[in-house]
Amino acid sequence: MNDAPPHSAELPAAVAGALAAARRWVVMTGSGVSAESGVATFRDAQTGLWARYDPQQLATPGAFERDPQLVWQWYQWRRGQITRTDPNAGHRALAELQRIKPGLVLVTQNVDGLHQRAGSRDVIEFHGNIHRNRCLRCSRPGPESADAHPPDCVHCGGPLRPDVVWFGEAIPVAALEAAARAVEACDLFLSVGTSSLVYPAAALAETALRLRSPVVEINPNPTPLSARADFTLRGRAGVWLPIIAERLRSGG
Ligand code: BV8
Repeated sequence: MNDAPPHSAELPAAVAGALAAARRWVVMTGSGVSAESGVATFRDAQTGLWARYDPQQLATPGAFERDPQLVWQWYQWRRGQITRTDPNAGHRALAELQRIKPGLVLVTQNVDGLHQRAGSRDVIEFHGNIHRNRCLRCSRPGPESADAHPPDCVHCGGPLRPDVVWFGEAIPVAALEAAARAVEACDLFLSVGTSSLVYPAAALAETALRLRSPVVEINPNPTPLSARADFTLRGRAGVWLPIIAERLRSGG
């Protein structure tokens, strides 16, 4: 149900009621939340040198095996892009909502670390974190590096790779289990800034629907979740999340 009147940013009463009543929220964020910080979403065309590459082709074990230097330099470029950005009003509103709703669990598909920089705690990083490296061979953590090629692991000599989940790779068990437990226990599921196309992340909303928890979606565009969500707020995360935080802060 699309609850946002065409040109107003007034939170519909039914949505405000569901948000206020729920105590154990699960919030799932996607790259749309970071878009307003200037971090390109996966749907956006890439820029400059990377314009001709499809992120879904680069973010794979096969791409790294074929051309480790190319994939490593893509991550170095993205790390630089992210380092020059700041959390936006949407990130800050989610950190405030976690203070207002202590039972709120934040699961993110984003690897940029902007939720943590905005003050969100215990963030479940479903797809890892671009600022960490680990060894391709022994999986031990490795240091950040400014090198233009993957550094060698000090423990086993294998190449370091970004500590993110590539397409075709399993979600880290701890993150998968923590997210599943949170959704099983939630009394509200809020999906923000995700196309709901990437699995198994997108399956979490489906679990909430199956368990009849109210599902709210915030996205300027329709997604496969929109028709099934209980409420859809058409618009940007940086608009709706501060409105929600303000409404709950004032006891609405
Ligand atoms: C796996 C880290 C198996 C890397 C990423 C069914 C079940 C299981 C798997 C699959 C399945 N079907 C297909 C698969 C395979 C695949 C998959 O889902 N493919 C898709 C494309 C169909 N899944 C996998 O490969 C997963 N692994 O299944 O492994 C396995 C199991 C056991 C053992 C071995 C193997 C792993 C998927 C993780 C991939 N890694 N990121 C990196 O970042 O470099 S995913 C990557 O895509 C990002 O994390 C990003 O978040 C995500 C894209 O999704 P979104 O976040 O939604 O971003 P997107 O650009 O798509 O959309 C942005 C949205 O924001 C839009 O809707 C837009 O309207 C909205 N928006 C824009 N501006 C705003 C906004 N919203 C609000 N405010 C705004 N201002």
